[in-house]
Amino acid sequence: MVSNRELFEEAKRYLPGGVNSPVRAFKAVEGEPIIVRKGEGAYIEDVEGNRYIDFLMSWGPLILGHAHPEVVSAVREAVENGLSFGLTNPYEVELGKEVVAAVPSADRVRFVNSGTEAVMSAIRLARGVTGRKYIVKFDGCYHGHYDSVLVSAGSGVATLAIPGTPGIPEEIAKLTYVLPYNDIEAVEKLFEERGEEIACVIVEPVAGNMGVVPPKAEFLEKLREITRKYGALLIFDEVITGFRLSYGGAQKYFGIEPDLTTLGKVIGGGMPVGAYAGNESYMSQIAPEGNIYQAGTLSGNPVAMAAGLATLRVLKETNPYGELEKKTDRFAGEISKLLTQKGIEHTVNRVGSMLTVFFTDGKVESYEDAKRSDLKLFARFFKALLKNGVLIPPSQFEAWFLSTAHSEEILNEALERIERGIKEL
Ligand code: KE4
Repeated sequence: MVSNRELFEEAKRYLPGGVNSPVRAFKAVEGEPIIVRKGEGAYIEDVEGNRYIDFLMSWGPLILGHAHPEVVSAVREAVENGLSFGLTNPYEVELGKEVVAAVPSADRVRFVNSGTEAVMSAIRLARGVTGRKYIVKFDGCYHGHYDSVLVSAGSGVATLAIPGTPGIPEEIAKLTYVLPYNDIEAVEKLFEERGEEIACVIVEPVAGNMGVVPPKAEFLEKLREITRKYGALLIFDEVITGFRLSYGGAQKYFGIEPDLTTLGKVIGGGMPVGAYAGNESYMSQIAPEGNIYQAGTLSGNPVAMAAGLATLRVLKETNPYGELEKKTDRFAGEISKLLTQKGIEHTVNRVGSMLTVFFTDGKVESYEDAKRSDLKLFARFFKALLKNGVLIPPSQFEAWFLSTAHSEEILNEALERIERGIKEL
């Protein structure tokens, strides 16, 4: 039998860092990555046969758990008829109809192949319809690896961004303003000074990429007011929250309608899917109907659409959101009790079925707060849990996800394993 380590060494020969996405290399937790052979419900199994109760859940798509029978059979049925046609197929029409019916602000939707592509396209659309070039994002929010949003908070008052990585010209980075999340005064101030030149504000309505940080009361509402007042578009990046917080996403959960919405993860059921949606006046400007161009060979891929459709159908039929919220709230509370018993300072933020345990004593309402967490302690916590058969995201700044496959008895088993892990800290 091959070991995780052997396979990872081989992976590094062919793939930069041995991965196809950096966070999978476990660098943030100074750990040895596991190589996963299969997933089943709330469990995953690595190539050595070790089984873990999974709270990473592929970073969010698997709200029904791994390999849900209805999703697998829908994919099997679709794939029997071919994998891609390069022309419209019935599945994408059906999923389009489902998304438009569910997402309050969506009159129409365009499918793409990742959250990044959805964000890239939504920002191009916002710039196209407004004729403006500046955009606003929030520090600690992640919107994929598109140049205009892969930027870091600049220094100085104007908070003009700087490239978040080599390879992004500062001419592009400086078209992005980065403001502190949950700081509505900073938004008001920037719009008073530069509102007329801002095409859009993109925000995670519940931040998941600094760890879970909920919006402060009225933050989203005020964002809606300010953007409308200055003619800027409000983009809710619901790649995580879409169909996760409710069947209509965060915009339904909070009752606030953005101009554009980006989606991903859950709507693909684990297959590569992204989407952007909005009202008629915006979406009608997308080629070939309008002149704002965006395209993709595998966009609307029948097999991916079938996986997303099956996922949404099960969610719509079973409406698991209330139960998921209750289970996650109890689970988060029990973890907090275990850490308190051990005298470990922590804060647990939870919204719906997504949570983060921060190893810091204060509240976590911004990226600044989140960055005060004890990353060394998080790394030890991560490794102690992994050793005891529980997988959480290998980074302090990510969200744990529960699914309908995480039954009460599996959660109790997970809590026993977490307790053993905490005792070893
Ligand atoms: P993708 O291009 O990775 O499908 O989506 C980018 C994206 C956009 N918007 C939000 C709110 C997101 O969370 C993401 C991607 N999420 C990360 C982890 N939270 C993906 C994990 C990874 O990069 O491997």
